[in-house]
Amino acid sequence: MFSIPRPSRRHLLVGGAVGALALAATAVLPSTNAMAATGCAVTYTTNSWQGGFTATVTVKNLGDAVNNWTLGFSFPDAGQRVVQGWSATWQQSGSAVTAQSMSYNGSLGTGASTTIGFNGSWTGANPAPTAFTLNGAACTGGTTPTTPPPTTTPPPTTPPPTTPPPPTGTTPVAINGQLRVCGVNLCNRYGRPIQLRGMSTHGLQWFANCYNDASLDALANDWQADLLRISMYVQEQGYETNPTGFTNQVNNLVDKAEARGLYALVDFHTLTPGDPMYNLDRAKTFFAAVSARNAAKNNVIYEITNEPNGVSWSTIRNYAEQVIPVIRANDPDAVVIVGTRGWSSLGVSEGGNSDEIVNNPVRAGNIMYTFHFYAASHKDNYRNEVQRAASRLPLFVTEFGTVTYTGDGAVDTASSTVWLDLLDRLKISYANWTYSDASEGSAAFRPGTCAGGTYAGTSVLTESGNFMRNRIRTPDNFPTS
Ligand code: IDC
Repeated sequence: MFSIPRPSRRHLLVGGAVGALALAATAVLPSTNAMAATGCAVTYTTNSWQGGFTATVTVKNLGDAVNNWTLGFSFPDAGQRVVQGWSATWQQSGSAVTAQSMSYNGSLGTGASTTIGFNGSWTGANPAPTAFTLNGAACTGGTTPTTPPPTTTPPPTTPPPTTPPPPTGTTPVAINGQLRVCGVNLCNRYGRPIQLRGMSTHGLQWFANCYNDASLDALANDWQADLLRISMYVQEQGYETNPTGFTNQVNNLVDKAEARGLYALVDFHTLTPGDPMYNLDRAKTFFAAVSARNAAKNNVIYEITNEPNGVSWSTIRNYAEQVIPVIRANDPDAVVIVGTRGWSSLGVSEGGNSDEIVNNPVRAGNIMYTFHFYAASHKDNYRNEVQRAASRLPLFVTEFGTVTYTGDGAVDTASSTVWLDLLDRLKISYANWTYSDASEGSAAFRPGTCAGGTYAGTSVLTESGNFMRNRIRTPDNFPTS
């Protein structure tokens, strides 16, 4: 059995943001050069659990403005490792760690700060580093004071809390704000793990009439959902036939989700062919447009490829490492979800397992990995792999059905219940296929519902729709401190 360890919060302030400029007056500087003012303050915060942690590092420049920077520090314990970092290029050699700025956060004016982070692992202990440098200069928090600090007031041992203010609304987005991957979880703006529960559209090219103000009101208010997955097929008369039209359709639905406080999961729904590289250029074009247009929103999550199949993990990883930077260039803090081998089965449907990902993760931060299942087809061996992977990888079930993998057939209530109980326990977010009136067992609405215009209540629902509405509309219980 696996359980999600409860993170313990540690917070350490290195240096205080006090004083003005620090002068790196050392003998190694050529005396003929004007000396640049240097200095910095660093806060290093961790969420830690047995064997792993997420570190959030805020760097404040107290010296002259810089155009690029390198942060340096050493881990105190030999077993501490950076596993996956974000918002900087992270490197580790022995216990020495460096984080080099990216193009978008390299410029740091005097007094400006930026936040970067990483997921790490530890073996013996996980103490925080005690000394940091910025472009080689020690981050002591400012100048060496010319007068000693007053000794009557001891320096604070804990920094002021950085907890955001309480939410001002009651929708999922109002409460949770900008999401971030922390450890193996999806965390809200309070740094606490949450689970999002919601529905996936069917193909926008076929069921556009199901996504309108009335149906999304029903999803938000009657279903009490947290999430709308926007499935934009690329082939099968999808995006490739009208890039501008489908991009606009996705953006409109992002807006409708935002207006209702729902998270919007933008699904680049590749399926056949299974090699995501076939659509690499389209993906770059699409995600450049969508991420630029929606960069200021905090409700958008990007799913860069639906179900890779018939390709190696290294090909999928290569695709991800080309598409993610396109998104990050516009929207550096958005969560990105990467499809997995074998129709996003973590490799299981093609005879593999999640080890290939753990051993060769995508080199980008703030990402999660996709798992899909169809409850009548995929049972214990898939569940066992999800349990095993969930303690090592951030997972998001961006699509699942209560029926067979064809999307049709009878609802398997028993298997669906076991699956959703598992996802609830592991706090794995999910979206159900589909919020549509397609003539197939996986559709939530009876055929013809979308032409009628009434979506709330149970009279319009199929067996799958009823089951899912009952699961989704139970209270969310999002932590707010
Ligand atoms: C199915 C639809 C069906 C459509 C078919 C082909 O339910 O109406 O004809 O796609 O486009 C997936 C895919 C998802 C499938 C679904 C059910 O992500 O596109 O939808 N499924 O077969 N993976 C596993 C199952």
